[in-house]
Amino acid sequence: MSKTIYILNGPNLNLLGKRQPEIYGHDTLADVETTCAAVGKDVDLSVKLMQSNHEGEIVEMIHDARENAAGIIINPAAYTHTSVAILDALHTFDGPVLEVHISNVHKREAFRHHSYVSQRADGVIAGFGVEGYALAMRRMGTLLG
Ligand code: CA2
Repeated sequence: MSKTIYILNGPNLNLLGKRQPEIYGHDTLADVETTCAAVGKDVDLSVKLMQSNHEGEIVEMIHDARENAAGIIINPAAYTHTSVAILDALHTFDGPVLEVHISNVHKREAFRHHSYVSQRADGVIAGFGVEGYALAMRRMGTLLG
């Protein structure tokens, strides 16, 4: 049976593909899940994509991953820059953690340049649009293969 990767998404990413396409593109989270599942087939990994607008719910998803996922791909959205709770939860997870940002956060406002999550992430992808999620899946294949 293939290992499962949790793809966790933070606040407002439910609007992906529906608002601000000039920054975040036209693909929806459902499209991201389809693409990542296809890459997963190549590298023998299953995916479960989740999104929440609530910090505590994302913490709970990470706790769930402790039992049920081999790796986590996370775009914490705005919580990237604020959440010690999400960082602490990720520190309880033993497998690989990859951080993805659709936009190039380093080209944007200064408050987006710092990430709490990066202190735990095994790799960070930013500015590759939603392709970043698929690239992270490939990397998961290498790390878990
Ligand atoms: O570039 C990224 O992926 C971000 O994590 C996106 C966050 C932002 O706060 C981070 O600094 C960088 C914002 C997510 C908002 O998502 C939307 C998607 C479509 C339309 C409106 C918001």
